[in-house]
Amino acid sequence: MENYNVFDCSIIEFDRHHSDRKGNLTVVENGTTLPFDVKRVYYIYDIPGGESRGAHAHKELEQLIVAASGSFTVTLDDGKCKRSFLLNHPYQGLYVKPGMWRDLADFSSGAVAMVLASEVYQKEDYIRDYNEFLNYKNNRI
Ligand code: T46
Repeated sequence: MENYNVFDCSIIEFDRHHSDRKGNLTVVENGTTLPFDVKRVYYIYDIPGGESRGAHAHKELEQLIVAASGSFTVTLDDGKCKRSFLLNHPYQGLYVKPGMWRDLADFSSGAVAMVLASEVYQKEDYIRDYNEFLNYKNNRI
């Protein structure tokens, strides 16, 4: 697995199928609109004001994080550089490469974070200690 940095992560903008009268529809499809195939979808919601989520990294997992409703900020950290992304449109998603420490914060009231993941849930793929994360990144150079 390559040692990615925060500049390998970016916002992907999806098409909007727009109808003046009936609203919008956005499609995310394996093999066309995403750089990975989706094996799992989960969503985070009912986040109390001032709370944050994340505070961990993944060794192999690729993800797309979408503000399905409301807004929040995702800060990615590759051990050397940090980048923050405001997610506030359901037709955009943040593509997160493996090996990124992530923090999700500043959730608006009613925000829903929908996450599309390249793998099923695997506890062993998580690094939840920041010093361990830094060692992991430094040993990959
Ligand atoms: C990530 C951010 C954006 C499961 O049982 N299955 C799952 O697929 C997931 C994602 C979680 N869980 C359990 C594990 C914990 O007992 O749900 C509980 C909360 O998980 P966690 O503390 O990891 O939640 P977040 O919001 O801090 O992190 C999650 C994802 O775990 C993580 O991959 O990138 O959302």
